[in-house]
Amino acid sequence: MGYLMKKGWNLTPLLSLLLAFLLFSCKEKAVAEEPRPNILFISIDDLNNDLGALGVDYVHTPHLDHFAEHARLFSRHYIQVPSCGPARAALLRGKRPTDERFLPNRAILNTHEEWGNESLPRWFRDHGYRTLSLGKITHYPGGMAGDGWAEAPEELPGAWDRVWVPENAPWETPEDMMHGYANGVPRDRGVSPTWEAYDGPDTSYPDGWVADDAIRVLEELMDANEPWFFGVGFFKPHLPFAAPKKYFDMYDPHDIPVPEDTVRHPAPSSWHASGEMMNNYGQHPGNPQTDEAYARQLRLAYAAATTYVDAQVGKVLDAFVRLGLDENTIVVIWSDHGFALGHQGIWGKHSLYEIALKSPLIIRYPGMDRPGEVSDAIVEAIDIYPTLTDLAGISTPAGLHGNSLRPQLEDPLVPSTKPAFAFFSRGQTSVRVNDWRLIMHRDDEEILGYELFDFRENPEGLRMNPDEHPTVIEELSDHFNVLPWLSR
Ligand SMILES: [Ca+2]
Repeated sequence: MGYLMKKGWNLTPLLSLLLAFLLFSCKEKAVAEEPRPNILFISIDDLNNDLGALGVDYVHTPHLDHFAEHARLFSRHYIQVPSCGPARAALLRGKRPTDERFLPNRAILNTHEEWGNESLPRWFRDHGYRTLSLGKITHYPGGMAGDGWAEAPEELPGAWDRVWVPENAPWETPEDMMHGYANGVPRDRGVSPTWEAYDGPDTSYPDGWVADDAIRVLEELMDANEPWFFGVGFFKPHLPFAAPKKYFDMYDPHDIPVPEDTVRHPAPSSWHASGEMMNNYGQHPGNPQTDEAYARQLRLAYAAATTYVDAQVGKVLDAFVRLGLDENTIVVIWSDHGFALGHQGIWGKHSLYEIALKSPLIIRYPGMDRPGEVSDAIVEAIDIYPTLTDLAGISTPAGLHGNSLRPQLEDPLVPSTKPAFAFFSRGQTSVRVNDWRLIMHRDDEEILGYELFDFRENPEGLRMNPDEHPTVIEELSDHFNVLPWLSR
C-alpha cells in the first residue's frame, strides 16, 4: 500500500472497489454458511385420524401422541384424492389435480415430465439439498414403477440422490414388500387374508426394516456437509393389516367399538363395494357389513397395524433425537389419506367421505411456539410444499395451489384460509368448509346430485337432505368455480 501511495496513484476508486468486493464476499459467505434446516418427512400409508392425540382412546399410538406434544397436530388435514398414488402426486407437485391424469395411481409416472424441476424433492435438490427416499414416498416403493426390481421406469426421475427400499429384506420385489406378509411372503391377489399376526420381531414385516434402515441413514447424515431432505415411507396400516402378534395382543376385541349404523344396517352409501378389501384379499369369514365379529376383527387388526407402525416411527424419532438432529430439522409426519372401517358402509378408501379424505398431519420445527396445541384449521396436503420452502427459507415455485402453514404453526388458533377440495373422478368432487362438506356428482351435461354433511354439532358429520338446504348448496357449489377443468 505504501509503495502505491508513493507513486501518487489515486487509490480511492480502487479501494472502494476492493472494499465493496470484500463486503460482498463476506455477505455471500455469511448467507452461504447459514445452515439450512434439514427435513425429515415421514409418510404413513392409509392411516386415518384414529390417534390417541385426537381423543381416540381405543387405538394405541403412544409415539405419534408423544411427538404431537412437541409439534403442531392438524386435526382437519385433508388430502386431494383418496388413493395412494394421486394423493402423493398432489403433495409432491403442490397442486390439486388439474385434469383426470392426476387421479389414478400412476399419476406421478404418467405426468412427471410436465413437472419440470418443480417436484418437491427436486426443488430442494436444486437448492442444495441432498434428497433421499426410503420405502414408499411416491406411489411405487423405492420409486420404481412396475412389479420388479429391474428394468422398471423411475417414477420421478431427477428428484432423488438416492431412492430405495431396504435391500436385504426377504421380500423379492418392492411390490411384494408393499403388500408383504411375514418373512418375505408376497400377497396372492384375491387369496391372501386381510390380516395376519406373526409371532416374531418387528422385522417380520417390512416396516421394521424401513425403521432400521432409516436409523442407519440418520447416523450417516449426522456428518453431511449439505442440508438434507429425507423421506421415510412406511407401509402400514395399509392392507393387509399385518403386524407382529405382540401388537395384536395389546387389544381385546370387546374393547373395539363397531358403530351401530355401519354393521347392523345396510350400507347407506353405494359409493363402492369395498373392492380393494373384498376382491384383492380372500378368506373372508363373512361380509363385515353384516358380520359383527369379522368387523371387530378387521378393526382390531387395523388398530394393531397402526400401533406397529407407530412403534417404528417412534424408533426413528428416538434415534433422531438421540443423534441431536432435532436441533436443525423440520419434521413432517403425514398419511396419504384415511380409511373407512365401516363408515358410510365402506371398508376402504376410494370415496369422498370425511373418513377417507382426512388424515394425520403433524409438523415440528426447532423453536416453534406453543407446541402440543392442536390446530383445527382446515388445511390440505398441497399446503405442505409451500410450508417447507417457507420454513427452510428457500424460494417457492410459482403457481403452487397451497398456502404456507406458518401462520397456523406460529399460532394454532389462526383459522383456515381456504376450503379443502377433493377429487375422485372428473364428475365426483367435494368441498369442505368449516361446518359443511358437499359432494357433487355430475356428468358432462348436468349435475346429477349432491351429498351434504353437517359438522356443526357432530365432528363425524351428519348426512343431511340436500333438498332441505338450498342456500347451503348454492354457497358451497360456488366454490367449485375455481376448478375450471371440471366444467369444461
Ligand atoms: Ca395410501
